[in-house]
Parts: sequence; structure tokens; C-alpha cells
Amino acid sequence: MGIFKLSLVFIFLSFLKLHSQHLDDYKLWLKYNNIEDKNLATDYSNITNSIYLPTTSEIYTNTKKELSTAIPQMLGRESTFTDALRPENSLIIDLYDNLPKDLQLKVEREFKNVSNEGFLIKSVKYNNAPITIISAKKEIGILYAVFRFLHLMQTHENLKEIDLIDSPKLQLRMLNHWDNLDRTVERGYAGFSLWNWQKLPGYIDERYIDYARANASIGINAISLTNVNANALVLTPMYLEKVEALANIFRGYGVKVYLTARFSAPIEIGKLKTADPLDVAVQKWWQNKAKEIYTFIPDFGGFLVKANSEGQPGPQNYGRNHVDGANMMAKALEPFGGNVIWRAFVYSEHDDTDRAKQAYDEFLPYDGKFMDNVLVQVKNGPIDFQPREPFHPMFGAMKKTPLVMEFQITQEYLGFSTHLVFLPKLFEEVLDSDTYQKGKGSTVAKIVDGSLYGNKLSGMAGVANIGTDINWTGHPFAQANWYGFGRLAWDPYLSSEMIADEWLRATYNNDQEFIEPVKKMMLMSREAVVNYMNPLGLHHLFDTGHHYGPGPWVNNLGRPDWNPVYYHKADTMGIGFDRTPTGSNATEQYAPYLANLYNDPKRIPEEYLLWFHHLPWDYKLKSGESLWDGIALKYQKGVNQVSEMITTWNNAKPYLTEGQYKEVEMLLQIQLKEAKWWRDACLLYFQTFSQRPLPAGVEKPANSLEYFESLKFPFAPGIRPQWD
Ligand code: GCW
Repeated sequence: MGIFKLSLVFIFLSFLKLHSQHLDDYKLWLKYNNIEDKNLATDYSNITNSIYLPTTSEIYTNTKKELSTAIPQMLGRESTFTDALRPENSLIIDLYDNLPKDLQLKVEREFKNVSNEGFLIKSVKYNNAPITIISAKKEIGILYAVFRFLHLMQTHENLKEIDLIDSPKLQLRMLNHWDNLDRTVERGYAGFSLWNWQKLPGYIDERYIDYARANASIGINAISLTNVNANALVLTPMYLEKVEALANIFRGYGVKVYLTARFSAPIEIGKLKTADPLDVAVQKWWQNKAKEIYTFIPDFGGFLVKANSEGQPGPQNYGRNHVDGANMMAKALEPFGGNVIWRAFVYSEHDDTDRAKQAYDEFLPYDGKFMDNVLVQVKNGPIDFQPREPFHPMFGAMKKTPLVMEFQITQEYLGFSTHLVFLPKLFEEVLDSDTYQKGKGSTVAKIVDGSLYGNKLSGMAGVANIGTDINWTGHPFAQANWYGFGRLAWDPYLSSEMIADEWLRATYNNDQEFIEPVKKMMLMSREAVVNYMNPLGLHHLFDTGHHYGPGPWVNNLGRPDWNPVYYHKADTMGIGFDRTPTGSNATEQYAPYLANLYNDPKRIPEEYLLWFHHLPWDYKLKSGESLWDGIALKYQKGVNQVSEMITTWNNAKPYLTEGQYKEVEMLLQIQLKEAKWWRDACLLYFQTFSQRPLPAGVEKPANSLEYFESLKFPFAPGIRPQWD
């Protein structure tokens, strides 16, 4: 065989390897790898030998399906299932109320602490034999418990003496898809939308089921299918029939469907002349629409609404306000048990106060005025999903309204699906932030779970990073962000370290030599991206529109607050946005303790420094470096951290298949290249103001500023076709 043919064969073989790796990636954290440790496998076999599970409903059937897929894969043998309780059963799975009295007594005490969606898994002695009980109040709790049980097997936990109860701390654990009806995904970097509208309702893609399994396995119980920049057509019968088909699948996994409601729908699909929320015909239209939707989907979740934001229609078009708009829809949904989730992501082109202040100013006066089935959804920070932002000041300040936390799982501002960034670290930082609004310890987590102010509803939403890519999320490690979001929505007090550990074990392997360094790499990855993109509180330096790569020089867009120069305010004197009383005074929206802290450049945590202060280039940082040197060194540090990530991954090679190693290795190389691009482009640009040399230790830029400014990306993914 000639060299040419040989290399073709080689290329083909590596393609096959990578392809089969992708197929494996499809399984997400539900790999159920064979358990090689004989003792562990014997223990698990004893526990799962004979399973009592009455298959009386769809959720139970799905539960049984999961067990029958997972156990043979992990243990190489099948379990016996019975519908009738038998003495030989080693695992007993049923609702608490259905358990025989003597079994109930065995778990009665613990069960008191299980909530409606929670569960219990406990080893007990029954008829002198060790058995395991999995029980819950509702069927969905049973499904969650079984997923957890299987996860514990995947992560090689000792289950012989298991005694576990767990209940979700938040009610609404939701994914927001920004999927358009043409299957493009706004800010989506993992292919097209999963929802094949053209083939629905007749064709049910197996993927819908696997998507629902993955969500249920981490407790996600709601999804909004469509983009918040909404198309009213999804509310017409032609689409509702398709939505119904999806809802029918998801129901069996405890996932409720929500839709985004375009405020002007009464005009666009209802032939009305207005969408004024105080107009009786408009109100009637929404009431009828709700009624119609519930005939298709009896457990429909409700509407998610982006109104009067970035050109979307809303009540303000008619001189009305957010309460008028939200309550009108809430009234229509109320008879059927539906919710309105009204987004607080608003900033107006007619308002020249600091964009970071606008949502708070606009919404605070409405606290306590929304109907009981309205939740207000607030992004984690006051600008827009930046690599780092201080928490949004509405958290803690808006006391009488349930606030849903909105995180972005898709990496619009964090390197798309090419950069390895473990987001639970970011989520954790926000959730652990102390708002001081009700004294010390008033953390964002306590606001979001409703415990601080006793709100009746609670929730967390994540903008999905999921698409038709075989591996779902574009980057294999981006799966960890979907996973981690779900875990934190279930329990906002979990640590990101534990989440990384769980995910790695279920996704890759349980070898400690692999887990420890790779976990460290994941936990460091978020700080790395902050360093090489937006260090020391800088923000929104992204090239505009697509947000791919740096564009700190952009200053020519229609609205000032769409231009990066608005955010960094670099000039010959210094850099940063003064949000203290000498500037926009955004700090006054925080509790006095924090406002004082943030106002003082000497005391403020330095990661927020330039978010709140405009400081001279020679300002002295805590390290003793000048601000200019400090910024430059942070950019360099970010690049160095990516190099370290590459070393870690190379060292992990013995614990990985070639495919697993290769796909992440290639992505890390791109990340390194792009980290350098960020460093060089930003430093060259800021240097035109600082007029200072790069400090020792910072590599020389590989190209000129003109070169970086000339880069254009007309087909960058995820951008909406036009801003309307
Ligand atoms: O971050 C911005 C995005 C828009 C998005 C908007 C929002 C869906 O750039 O693409 O629109 O936020 O959250 O509404």
C-alpha cells in the first residue's frame, strides 16, 4: 500500500475513533460504564437482584426502563422485576403510602423530612434480610430517587448502609431554550434546535426522550421551548399540536412545558388592533388562548415573557407598565394553575442613566403588586451574563416578589462552545453572595429558594446550551454546565467542587489520579476566562453583535450601551466605570454595608474594582503593582492558566480513550489561541491610552492592533438574523 493510501486509512481510522467518541458523548453523564471492581459489583448485584417496582404509570414505566438499561450495563446481568411484593425482593421501590405498614415503620422517622418531590433511599433489615427501600410521596420523587441511586452506583459509592433523604430546595428548576421556529438557536453554539417542528407531531425523535431523561436525572422539571425574542405563531393550533406531542413525552419524566408569549400576539395572530393589557378584548383574547392551550396540554406550565426589552413589544407600548402586562396574563392562566415568568432584563434606549441601574429602578416600585402566580426572572448580574459581575441588586431588595434566578448556561460571553469553562463555579459565587438586605447571611441562595422572605414560589432558570450536536453541547465539558445547573437548581447550597467530582466520575471514570487534577482544572477554568477576557471588573469588551472575541474599540453602534467603550471608559487618565456617588451611583442599589464597601476602592474586592471605579493607570493595586501592570499581568495569567489546563489534560491521557483525549485537546488548543488573541487585542488597545510599556512577564503581542480590529466574523454562530 502506498504512503498516500496508508495515510487515507489512518485519517479514516482517526475519524472513526472520534466519531465513536462523539456517540459515547451522546450518553452524557448517564454512561453506566461497566463496574470492574468485583467486590463493588457483587454488593450492587446483591442490592439490585430482585426489584419490586409496580409499573402502574408512565413515570414508573420510565423508571423501570432506566433501571433495566443501566443495571445490565454496569453489572453485566439483568435484575428480576416484580409487580408484587415478594420475600426475595432486595430492592423495594414504591410510594410511601403504598408500602406495607411494617415497611413504612422502618422509614417513618426519616420520611417526615421528605418533601413532595423529594425521596428516601435506605438500607434496612426486613424478614431478617438486608433490603433497600426507595420511596417518595409522589411518583416523580421515585424517578428522581432511582436516578440518584444509579448515579451513586456510577460513582462507586458504598450502598450497603445507605441512608439518604433529599428534596429539591427550589420549586421551578427550568431550562430556557432560545430556540427559534426555523430551528436556529439564538446564542446557541451546539448546532440547531432539538425541536423538529416540521416533523412534529407525527415523528417523535428518540432524542426528545434522552433529553427528558437527562433533565429528570438532575431534577430539572420545567422547560420553555422557544426563544424569549418570541414568535407568536407558536401559540397557534398548528404549533400547539406539536408542543403537545413534546409535552406528552416530557410528562413521563416530570418536565412541564412553558412557552414564550409575544406580547403583541393578539395583533399578530388574533387580528386585534391593539395588545393594550387594559383593553377588555385583549384580556379576553389571552383568557381564551390560555383555555385553548390547556385543551392541548392539561399541565401546561405557563408563559415566559420578555417585554419592552431590546425592541420586544410590551405594555409600555400602550403607556402601561410591567404589572399591567404580567397580571393580565397571570389572570388568564390562573384558573388552570399556570404561571407567568416575567423577565426583568430591561434597559431602554431612552434612558441615559447607567444601564446597570435600570432594571432595579424600573421594577422596585412594583414590588408586591404582581399576582401570586407571577415570578420575576432576574439575570445573575445587572448587565448581561458577563464572565464576572457582582450579583444583581434586585436580589434582596425586591422582597415581596418571587425572583427566579436566570443563569446563562450557553457561553455567549464565555468563549462559545470552544472554551472549557466550568460554570457552576460562577453560579456558586453568585448564589453565595451576601446581599446584607436582612442582615449578614442574606445570601442570594436564600432569596432564590424563598426562605429569606418566605416567598411562596421559587425557581432558577438556565439558558440552555443544548443543540443537535451529537454531544449535545458542542464541548464535552459544557455538558458539565448543564449538569451543574440542574444540581444547583435542585440545591443552591451544593459546592461546585462536589458537582465537578460527581460529573467527572459519571462522565469519564472513577480513577482518583484522573479526578483530582482534572477537577482542579475545571475549578480554575472560570477564573482563567475572567483573566484573559475581562479582568479586575472590566466587562462587555466583546465584539458587538455576535460577541465572539474582543472588540473593546467598538464605538459606532446605534445605542451607546451597545458599545464596549461605554463600559470600560478608558481614556488617557485611566479606566473603569465610576458607579460610586461621584459617578452613576449604582452602588446605592445595594445594602448600605455593601454600598460602602463597593464605594471604597481600597476595600472593594479587587475582582469588582473597575466595575465600580474609574481609576488612574498608575493607581496602586493591593499587590503593589500599578493598575496598568496589574491588568496586563492578569491577561497574561489567563493565558498561562489555559496552558496549565493543557498540561493537566495531557497528563490525564492514560486515563482516557484516544477519542476522549483528542477532542478536548483540540478544543484546548483553540482556547489557548483565543486567550492570546484576547490578551493581545485588549492590551494593545488599552495601551493607546495608558501609553505604558507591557510589564516584564507579559508576552509581546503577535500582531498589530490594526490587525485585530480588522478581524470580522460575518457567520459567527448564535446571532439572531436581525435585531428588530
Ligand atoms: O445577552 C443578550 C443577548 C440576546 C438575548 C438577551 C436577552 C434573547 O445578546 O441575544 O436575547 O440578552 O436575554 O433577552
